[in-house]
Amino acid sequence: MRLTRYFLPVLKETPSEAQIVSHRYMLRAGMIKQSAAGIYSWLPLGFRVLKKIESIVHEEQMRAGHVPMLMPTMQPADLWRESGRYDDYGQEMLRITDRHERDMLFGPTNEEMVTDIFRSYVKSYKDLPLTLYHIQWKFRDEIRPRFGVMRGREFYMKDGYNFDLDRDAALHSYNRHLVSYLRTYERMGLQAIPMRADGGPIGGDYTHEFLVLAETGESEVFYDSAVTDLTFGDREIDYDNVAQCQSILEEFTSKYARTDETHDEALFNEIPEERRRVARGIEVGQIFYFGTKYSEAMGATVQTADGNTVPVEMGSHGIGVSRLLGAIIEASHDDKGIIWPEGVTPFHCGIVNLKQGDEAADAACEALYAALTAAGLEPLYDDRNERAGGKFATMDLIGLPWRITVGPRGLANGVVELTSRRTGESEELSPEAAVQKIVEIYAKHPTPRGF
Ligand code: P5A
Repeated sequence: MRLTRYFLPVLKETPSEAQIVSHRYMLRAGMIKQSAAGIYSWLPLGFRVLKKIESIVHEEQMRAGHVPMLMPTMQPADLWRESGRYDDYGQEMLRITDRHERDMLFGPTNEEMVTDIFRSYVKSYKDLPLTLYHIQWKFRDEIRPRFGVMRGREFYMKDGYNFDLDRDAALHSYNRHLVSYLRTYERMGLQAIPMRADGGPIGGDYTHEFLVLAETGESEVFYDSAVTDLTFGDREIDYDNVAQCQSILEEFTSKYARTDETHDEALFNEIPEERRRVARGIEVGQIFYFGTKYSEAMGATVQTADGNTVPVEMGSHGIGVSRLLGAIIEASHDDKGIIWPEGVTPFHCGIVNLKQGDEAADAACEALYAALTAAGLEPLYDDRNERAGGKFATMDLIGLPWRITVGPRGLANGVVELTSRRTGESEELSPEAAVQKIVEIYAKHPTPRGF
């Protein structure tokens, strides 16, 4: 992409309404624009990152054997009357009446709808196990939408629903989700710690939230500092292997880590004092096992091998896709702007032309642009007729992890400058070597292209 042909409405001033750094930088970098409280347009740069995150979530869900689909945002109230949640959900549910006086709602989550789909088609144990998921906009009429995409009213969520024959199989589905989530967040450059939590309006009493530690997080958390030493890495996972998934769950959840809803002071005090931590975190996902709560209420049953009819065992599993942008920025920025992890960066590399209009500099930038594009990468070329300081400030603000700077002086010696946004370190290389290095870096981050 050439910056002169893009739409990147960068703001110089810090917007006064933004209280936390991620919200400030998303507005300043021209990623989002508020259209009403807690409702945003995703401008091109924000949309690109949203789609990268969404693609990683899809890839990891499908790797775990979960089946993608798409359910609508609007739902009929009658489904929710069957489960009893139409009345229970309260004011967070946006209720709408259509022209025929039918009660509708903008879905805050999809347990009822997916249970209805399941009961319409699946009757036998032979069709299990099954996990269906989608990534779709949700609406929750939050009393205090704030911090930009962190607590929106309209927000993007991956929600998945497992259907299993018995409790053990459903617990394996739970474990499989936990493992796939650990992998997903690590690919985005995040450490998200599973913590015992509360079921809230979704239900069930076995649930973990995934928290990214950050001072600006809305949840208070209590944990053993040893949990922060755990990393998932690039281990091979067989998602059908019950013992392997169980042992990873144990590895990541046996140390004390809880949100304030389930915090137990006595247990916490058993941790050696120097490892006790009280901090704040951003909830980027939550998994639930709730057994037959919805299937019993809605008559979603299956025939077992010996001919009995039983309600199907279920759980649901969510990732806050739009919230993740805020969480990643909270975890990765400095005073100049965002620092995108390679896995989710909107463009792989920036190209800064120090002297637009200089024949050699223009030609070298064009050649770099072509070489990076031919290698399957997405460069952002700042081809504006601006002074160097302004170009650097924009690149720093939008946070591309790598920048190639091209100027007549370097070119006279056959070199360009490759700079890491994270460390600020630069090296002089031939243009070919700079391209080669960027290609090698991204070979480790198979990030989806496009948009
Ligand atoms: C699990 C999937 C559920 O709704 N039903 C389907 C279950 N869980 S949840 O914890 O309530 O939401 C899942 C994730 O969505 C994000 N989230 C939000 N993001 C932005 N703004 C909001 N107002 C908001 N509410 C929830 C969180 O990341 C949460 O973990």
